[in-house]
Amino acid sequence: MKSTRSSIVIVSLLTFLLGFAAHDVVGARTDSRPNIIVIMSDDHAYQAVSAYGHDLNQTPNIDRLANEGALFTRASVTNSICAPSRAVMLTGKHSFRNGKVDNIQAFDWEQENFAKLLQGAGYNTALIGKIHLNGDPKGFDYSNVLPGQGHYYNPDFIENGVLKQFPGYVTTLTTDFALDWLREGRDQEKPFLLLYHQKAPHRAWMPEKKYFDLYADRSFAMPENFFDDYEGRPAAANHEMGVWRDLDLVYDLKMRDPAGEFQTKYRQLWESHYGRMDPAQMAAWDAHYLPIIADYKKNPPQGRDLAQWKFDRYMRDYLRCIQSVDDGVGEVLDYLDESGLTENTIVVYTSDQGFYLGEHGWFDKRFMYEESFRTPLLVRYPKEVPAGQRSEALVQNLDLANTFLDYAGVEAPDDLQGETFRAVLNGSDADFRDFAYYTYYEYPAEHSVMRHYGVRTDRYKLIHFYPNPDYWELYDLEVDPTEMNNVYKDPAYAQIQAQLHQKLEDVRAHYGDSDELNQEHLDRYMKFRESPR
Ligand code: SGN
Ligand code: CA
Repeated sequence: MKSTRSSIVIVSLLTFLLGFAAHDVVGARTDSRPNIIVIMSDDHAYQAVSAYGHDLNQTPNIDRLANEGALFTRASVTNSICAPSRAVMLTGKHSFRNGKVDNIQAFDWEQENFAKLLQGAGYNTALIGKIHLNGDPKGFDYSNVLPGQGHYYNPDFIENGVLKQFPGYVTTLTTDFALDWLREGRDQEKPFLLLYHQKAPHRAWMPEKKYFDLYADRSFAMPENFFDDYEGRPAAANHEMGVWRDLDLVYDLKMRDPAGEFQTKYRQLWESHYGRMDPAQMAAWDAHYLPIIADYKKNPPQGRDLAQWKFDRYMRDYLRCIQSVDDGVGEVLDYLDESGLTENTIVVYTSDQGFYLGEHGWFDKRFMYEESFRTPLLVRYPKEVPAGQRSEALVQNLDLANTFLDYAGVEAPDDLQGETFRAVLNGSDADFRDFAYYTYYEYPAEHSVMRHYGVRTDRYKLIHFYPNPDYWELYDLEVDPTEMNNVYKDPAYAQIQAQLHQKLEDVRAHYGDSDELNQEHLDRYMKFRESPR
């Protein structure tokens, strides 16, 4: 007993002295494992990141990551909606494995996640901004998160369990909190993991004053399939996310209307967002939006002019919100430069999913079609990733956990379902999984996107919509990149169809997904909807 105790004392003393000596000599931390910053925005379409080659807007700071690191042109999510996407990122498991299949089911923080594993391995960890998962975040030494969806103006944050309202604009506040933690909050002697997660550019796209005038006079070219007739695609036809028909004048397009002249589903909701502003914020807001409302009332656009007008109004506010996100990225990258951390910090920029910017006539996400299935993904790590690297690998948000654990030298638990893409990033092996699997569950619900699952391969995509109507879609992305032509019943694709069915079956067996699980989720969901609330 005595000898055990004295050896503990000796070991502790030695550890202390060694640690002291190391710090004294080097004056900095001795652990050389990379820091990791995951910048995630909400609903940020890759079409609105200039590094992806579209000329909708300019995102110079996000683009820095592409210029100095890697850009993935076909990265996707496994379930295109906020909370499930984040659950997949954290757990490295598909929705049907981590339990968070839709925005409604509770998330179980008791299960393993990669932040817990890194924390256990000596990383200092923080989660700042939007997470949209109920309950106290687990795996973080520090958390400062928005409750639920959060608000754009004067938002509440829950800092280490304590709810408090902060004056200001959510995107700049989130950036400030991230910088505060980086500068003063973190343990300087440990490698760190920071999840820096923006609410923007989520609906209802409320910009900050600085950007009210950005694109004010610009009219945006509509995507070629804006006036899609959804032929051969009943689930698409069933949507409620049309820019023309479903964007709400009062809520989405900020046409505040206390006199009640406009038809709206969201008068109360809009008042609650608008009502959060202080008098100065309101005055600035009104100075910008009141003249637009007055112009509209004088001469309300009709028909296709109304579609273009709504599209322009949507795009302007959406892109303005992104500009603030890009500013924040710049501030964090500057901090890394100034503090000498750039070289040994992995910086990831991604979104919880992609978004429609008028493609198929839509806003929102949820479908397995490219615009919302894909997500922007840029990774900079100067120590290992060559600058300007481009990859078409079918990586998914599912793979982030494995990849981070790999970089940190922490063994990934066997039940993780992703794969590390470190070799793709450093250019040593371009081969990666030859498919991506997708599931979506939230129906009936807002935007009316039916339940479906599917597989994407290098060239094709097979999707099964269910339960009613129950039918299939098949796309040849090489000849039909905008997914307008469902060739499922085309005899020319009979062989491809059979191959893809086999692939899908194999993939579902590989991950442990099944029709029985789908039925369970559906039953639970319908019970929830029917229960008194
Ligand atoms: C809210 C939005 C929807 C959005 C979902 C999911 N409506 O319901 O437009 O699709 O969130 O978004 S709103 O009236 O609240 O703006 S998610 O990205 O958070 O999953
Ligand atoms: Ca989202």
